[in-house]
Amino acid sequence: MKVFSSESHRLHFPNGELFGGEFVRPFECPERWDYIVDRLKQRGYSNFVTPGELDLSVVAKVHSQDYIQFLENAWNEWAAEGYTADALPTVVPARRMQQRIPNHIDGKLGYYCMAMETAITSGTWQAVKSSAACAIYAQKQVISEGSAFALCRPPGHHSGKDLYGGYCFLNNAAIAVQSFLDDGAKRVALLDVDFHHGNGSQDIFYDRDDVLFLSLHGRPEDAFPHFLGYQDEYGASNGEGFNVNFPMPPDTTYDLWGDALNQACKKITEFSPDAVVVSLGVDTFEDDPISFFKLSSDNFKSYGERIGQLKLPTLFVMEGGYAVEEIGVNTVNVLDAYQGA
Ligand code: OKP
Ligand code: ZN
Repeated sequence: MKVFSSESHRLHFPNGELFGGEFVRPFECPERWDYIVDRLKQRGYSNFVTPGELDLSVVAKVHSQDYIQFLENAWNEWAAEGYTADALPTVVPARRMQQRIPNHIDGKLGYYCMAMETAITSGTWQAVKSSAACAIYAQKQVISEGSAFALCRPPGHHSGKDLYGGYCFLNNAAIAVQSFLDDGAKRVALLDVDFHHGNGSQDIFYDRDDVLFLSLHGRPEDAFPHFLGYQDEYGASNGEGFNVNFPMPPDTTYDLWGDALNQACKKITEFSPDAVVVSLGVDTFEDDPISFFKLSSDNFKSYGERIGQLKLPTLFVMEGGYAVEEIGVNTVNVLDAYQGA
């Protein structure tokens, strides 16, 4: 399986993340990528491809034009105010307030954010573009070879049509889904196995029947992003029945999680898609520092095999995973077992 990755991910690394009322070193850090690359090489993955330029016309089909412009210009507008630290929002358009886009960057940051831990730096847009490019180039590879791994950083699944946050800016997996459709696919399944609900992906495809979105995640009552991901979110208008959430409680082990995955896989088979995109977060791991599921490293093999049994063209897109020393083992366990199925 070819791996699509770019060194440009290093251009995004904020000084801090707002966590528990403190600024801490971001959990979503560059060495996550290094650990995955090291493990891939150890396990014999030798085909690494650096993608070319990002085609923004595909991006514009899943994100709004004003949002793309905002991401491109945010750092410069912030710096033009005389601010020198990383860009963070302070005020948001809460209930009963205006949903109009302000001119001032302080207002824009609040308008477009869905979570305030995530800072924008001088290199963020470059890194974000390279991450999305990995997803699109890997998607082309799936068409020719049946599978690929997009080692995206920063991740994408919290990013909605015009929302950033939860470490995400452009929705890499959703962009890849759109790219499959543009290349002639009639139906695509997007399976999100990251610990956190893929609110951005759900947002983007909520009213569509050509994309089946399924997410296994910590229930919103207890887990980030808290404001989406309930079981009774089925999709809207044409998309009704094409959004499937599996929220699960603290301390969920593979008994329950594997059962949910099996149900999700049956739905995918019924849907009969031309391709599957997997939002692959490995923060379901038992030692993840910010999550509460209890999957063991071996469990990642079991579910990789189950995804392989779908026998469908499959693109894996990297999302979260913050137990950095085990992130490589867990990720490659999924890919190896997928290929062995
Ligand atoms: C991104 B991805 C929990 C704070 C959560 C943000 C988490 C973003 C996860 N106390 N902070 O889905 O892995
Ligand atoms: Zn996550």
